[in-house]
Amino acid sequence: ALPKQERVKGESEMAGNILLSNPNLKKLQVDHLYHIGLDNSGKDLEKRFGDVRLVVVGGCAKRMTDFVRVLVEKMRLCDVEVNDDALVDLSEERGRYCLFKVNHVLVANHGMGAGSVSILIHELLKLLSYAKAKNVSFVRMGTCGGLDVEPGTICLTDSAMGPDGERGYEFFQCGKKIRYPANANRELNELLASTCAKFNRTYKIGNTVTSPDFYESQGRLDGAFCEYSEAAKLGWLADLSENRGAINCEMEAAIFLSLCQRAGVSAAVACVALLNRLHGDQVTTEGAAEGAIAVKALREILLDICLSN
Ligand code: R2B
Ligand code: URA
Repeated sequence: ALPKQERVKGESEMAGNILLSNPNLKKLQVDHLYHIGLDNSGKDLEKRFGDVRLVVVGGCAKRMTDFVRVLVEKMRLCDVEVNDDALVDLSEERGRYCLFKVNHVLVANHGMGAGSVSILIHELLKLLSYAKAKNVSFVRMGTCGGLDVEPGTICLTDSAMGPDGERGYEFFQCGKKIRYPANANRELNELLASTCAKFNRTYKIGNTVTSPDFYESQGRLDGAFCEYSEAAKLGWLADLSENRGAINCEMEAAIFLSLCQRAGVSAAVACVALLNRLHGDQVTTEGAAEGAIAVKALREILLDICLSN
């Protein structure tokens, strides 16, 4: 089952609520959730989104749109009644992200990197808070580079860190850096792990290195610039893997988990390793094709979770 909310502040009727820590929001007559093209003026958010229990996000819009299509097909095959507008992209007009609501599941794409995922998660947390949704779980499904991990492995994040090996995510607030933890919810990870096992998929739970870009900050030797040696790259990756429990590198887990944790919502990150970074940097055509098969398997796992929770 999906977890109940892990952190509960204040009175019992608050249990399961999304915890926004911003007194300024109460002063806004209308909050324009600009990038997803919604706002809280109509007072119908509770009716439209109050029943959301699971938010599934991933980088690529096409992948998430396909996810929705298959989810709707599977629900109909199971004789589950699906809301009429399930296949309608609610954010299409804005053109930044795709956003779908299929019964209790909200599906969106978050783009690449911290800036993009941060905007989406801020706006989804506000949307679901205005809608009074309770006990919501967030899952990111994505791709990554494995560290001493076979390509195709599903990497489940325990805790995320920066490329400096420091755990958590460092936010900037008025020019000052402030670090918040970035931990996945254990129950959600157990649910993902048991569903991987049910589908005979190799998975590994460990820590994730979230970098601000794909090339230099992931120590790649194949970017437009590389002013470090292969020995420096391998030494750094070995330190992350051997001393900090890192199993993969990607670009969103730390800020995603951290924002969710700050809001008291359960979150997890499941990423397919496209390559083993100890053996190379290029995602080849064959690697990408194999990766796409593994990503489809991850999709089946998440669809199963959507259908059975
Ligand atoms: C994984 O894949 C993308 C880069 O190719 C990025 O969004 C990430 O975290
Ligand atoms: N995504 C990343 O960010 N890094 C990789 O190596 C592969 C996918």
